[in-house]
Amino acid sequence: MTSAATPLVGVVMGSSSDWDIMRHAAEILAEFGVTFEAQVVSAHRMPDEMFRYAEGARARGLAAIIAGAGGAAHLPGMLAAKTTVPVLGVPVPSKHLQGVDSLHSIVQMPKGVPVATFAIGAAGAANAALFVVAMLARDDAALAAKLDAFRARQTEAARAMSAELR
Ligand code: RP5
Repeated sequence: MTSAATPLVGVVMGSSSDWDIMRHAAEILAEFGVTFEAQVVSAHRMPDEMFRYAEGARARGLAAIIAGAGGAAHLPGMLAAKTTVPVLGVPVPSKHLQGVDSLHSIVQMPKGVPVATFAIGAAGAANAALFVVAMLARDDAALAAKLDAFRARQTEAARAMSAELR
């Protein structure tokens, strides 16, 4: 899936089974009008494509890569090893260990090759996208205004929750 000819953000994942989580990142990017591409780039099933993806990321104009994986979850770290485009890692819930394995795998990058690691699951995927939006908003006043409006809607929704208790 690609939202434009020149996507600004790559949303990649180890398997199509990760899409139910990773679509939350795609939905946020679409909501903010940030162009993106979404695809499966498995680190262990298609390592050559994974290397090519990372090596070409900067030249293709990607500003960030949001990478989701479950279990051993080496995809975000391996991408980060092959590009200096910022990589944001999303731990996907796994069948037997509920994604704690994925989290530990992604968050424990050795010093020198960072992966910004988010929460396990849908919240992490959405927050990774929101973080990219916040970074891009630094040089984009219209995007910053959209982010402010998003936060304001959340505040209003939270206030409405309290009102419902009365
Ligand atoms: C990882 O293995 C993927 O990121 C996925 O979370 C997990 C299971 O993959 P499938 O067996 O569902 O393809 O590489």
